[in-house]
Amino acid sequence: MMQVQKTPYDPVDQTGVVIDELDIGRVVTDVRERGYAIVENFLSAEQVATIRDAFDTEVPITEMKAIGTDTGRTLRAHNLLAKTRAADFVYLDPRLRAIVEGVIGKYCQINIATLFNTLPGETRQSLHQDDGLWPIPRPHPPFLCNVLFAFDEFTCDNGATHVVPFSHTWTKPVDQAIETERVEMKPGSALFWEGGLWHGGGANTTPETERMGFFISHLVSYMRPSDLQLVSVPREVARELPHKLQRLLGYYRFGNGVDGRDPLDTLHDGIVVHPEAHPAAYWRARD
Ligand SMILES: O=C(O)CCC(=O)C(=O)O
Ligand SMILES: [Fe+2]
Repeated sequence: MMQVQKTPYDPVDQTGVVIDELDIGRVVTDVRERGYAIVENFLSAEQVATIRDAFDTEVPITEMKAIGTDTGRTLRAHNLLAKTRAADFVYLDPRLRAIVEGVIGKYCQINIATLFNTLPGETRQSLHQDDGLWPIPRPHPPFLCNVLFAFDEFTCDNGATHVVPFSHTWTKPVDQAIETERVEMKPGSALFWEGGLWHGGGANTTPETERMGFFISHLVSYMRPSDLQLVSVPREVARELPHKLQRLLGYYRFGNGVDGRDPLDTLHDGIVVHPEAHPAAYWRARD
């Protein structure tokens, strides 16, 4: 699929791009055309175990119900970037970065980073669009790109995600009874989807099998994220992070920046530590 890049904010053409044997172009095409793509074995068993262990020991669970259910049988921990460094390599993974950039463009930020555990007894979540939070008329260009990593095996019995293929371009709400595909995944596999895709977690009808997943959502840089990373991650934590992760938290220049300065410079007490910066506008396109 050839795309003509018109502005720095347009999706990056990843046709033919292969990273660590993953055909990024194919994944991006699936997400853009079908609304989602599954990448098997994105994380190794060891990586899943490491992150999971950190989550078990470092990350306090926030009591937040899953949207669209009222059972309280899904545990969630939001604001992961403030709570653990164990998953930093995932946000920065070149394959993940390339896929997200192919879907919503190079200039984006982390919208949400959540750990969730769907417990036995959780009911089916309503079908919804994650980009429905922003009241933008449809159809609209993709502005949200999400990924969900399976930490447990996702099966139809423990609530594997329901998706409605191709629905990301539809302009009318779907019938909740519409036929869906189920996304069954082994631990370490990843489901990428475009924010407009109708989807929802399934019911966990097992007696004791949990379904834990790690969710990362990305939003274009010119819109306000749902979980405001700039406020959520303390500055003393943000200051120590890799440059790219700082950008992904929202420390990039947009419009007037901070009194005309790159926000990242203010994080570093006014010292310009990186010659390149996140672009705010076409005439200042920088990384
Ligand atoms: O539980 C899942 O598989 C998906 C959850 C989801 O879509 C959401 O909470 O927005
Ligand atoms: Fe969702």
